[in-house]
Amino acid sequence: MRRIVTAAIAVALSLTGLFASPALASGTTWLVQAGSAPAGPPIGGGNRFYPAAIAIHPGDSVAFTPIGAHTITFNRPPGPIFALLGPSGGTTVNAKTDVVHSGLIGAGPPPQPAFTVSFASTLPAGRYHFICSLHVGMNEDIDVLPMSQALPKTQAQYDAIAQGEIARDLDTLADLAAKANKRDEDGPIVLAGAGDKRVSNLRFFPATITVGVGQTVTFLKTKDPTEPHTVTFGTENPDPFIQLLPSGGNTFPNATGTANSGLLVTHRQYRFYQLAGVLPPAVATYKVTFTAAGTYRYICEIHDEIGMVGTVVVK
Ligand SMILES: [Cu+2]
Repeated sequence: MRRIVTAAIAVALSLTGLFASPALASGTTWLVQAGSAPAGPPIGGGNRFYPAAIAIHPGDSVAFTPIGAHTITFNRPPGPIFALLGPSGGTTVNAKTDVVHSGLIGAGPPPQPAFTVSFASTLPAGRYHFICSLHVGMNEDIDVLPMSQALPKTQAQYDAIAQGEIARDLDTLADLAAKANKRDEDGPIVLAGAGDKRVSNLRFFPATITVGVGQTVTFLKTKDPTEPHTVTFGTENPDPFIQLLPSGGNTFPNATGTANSGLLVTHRQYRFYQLAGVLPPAVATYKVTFTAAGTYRYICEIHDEIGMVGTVVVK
């Protein structure tokens, strides 16, 4: 998981040039951006499609350009999210029941190639609902209109809508990070990610916390609804699935050398990822009691390579 999701959000693409004039196949190729990220070092971004809805004709295509790790999925195949990292079902929608699933895209140094979905010229008119399998609520409605009906908007108009939505989301992203840094709680609390339904800061807040020997730090994933995280002290298991299982208990340092929350997700994410019977029930909070003075580095095993790491100083 770690390796795959990794470089993913390591994205600082200028939007300029992203919405170039559409190439013509049999029909028009429409452009949609999957995800958004601020310029500069990767810190997270928007987990939405931009724009979130478009209208096209049968025979047209939609090219989804990924900014960060996402999937482009029509009729999600059943099974846990881990089974969906590869593509399935091809790239053409010939019927409302077809599966089109990109697998994981956008996970690598930018720019990453677009995933283009073709809509058959014989396709019935109607709404075709696409999702990102990684991010709850990341949806794209594609309305296929009959050829007899004029399309309501041009690509330039969609680009303007997209740019507005991206600007708003990136403002929110920065706001939420600022607020997460300014919290003032009674006890030692660390936020594992800070976001809302649309955006996520892939960081711990605060990145460094100081406590006394015997104190307990509470790590909360509850303020970041669209991303999963872990809180992992000590040795990281090399197996990406084992990384998602809790281990080592709730004290550190301890005899096992590890204190790992396992996958932290909301109940909604747990259902969305179809994890029942695969992972223990959904948990979004992890408590660790520190038993000795020292400086303890920890990571989110999913997002550490883009800087989601923290430190607990115990005095
Ligand atoms: Cu996504």
